[in-house]
Amino acid sequence: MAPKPLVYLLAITAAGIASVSAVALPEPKPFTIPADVEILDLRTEEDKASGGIDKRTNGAVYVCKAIDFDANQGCKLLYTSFNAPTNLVNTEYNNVISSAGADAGTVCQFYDGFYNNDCGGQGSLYIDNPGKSDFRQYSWNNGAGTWNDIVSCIKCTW
Ligand SMILES: [Ca+2]
Repeated sequence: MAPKPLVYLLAITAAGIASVSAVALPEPKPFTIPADVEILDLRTEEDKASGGIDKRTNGAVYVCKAIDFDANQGCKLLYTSFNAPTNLVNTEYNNVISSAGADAGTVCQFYDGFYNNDCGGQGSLYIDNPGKSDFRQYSWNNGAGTWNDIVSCIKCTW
């Protein structure tokens, strides 16, 4: 786990890194979380017991069922616990996410499976801020498909 100062440094330089490493991919479109966004609290029971979400600023990731963060098609703000496998299988967001972005300072890995109480499957998709506005653009399993509509588990750190 990187110490916090490194995380902040990475957040500050994220735009520069993205322009180098994602040459063939579109620039992410920024998203705005609507003021009336619905929250889906998927934190661990332990974290839920320790405090309300109104006191948190980290660990939130905005997920949408459609590309381009189209709130008309359904988007929610997911709250996760630090580095915890956040299982989507029994939620309305299983196998539907097409765009997503995390809080500034939060980085997440999106996975296509949930097995043995952990995220798993064929690799993972990196999501930070401003995130990725079209999962169809990102190759899954060496080109066997894309990351569109297959995410079932999320892990975030900050
Ligand atoms: Ca979708």
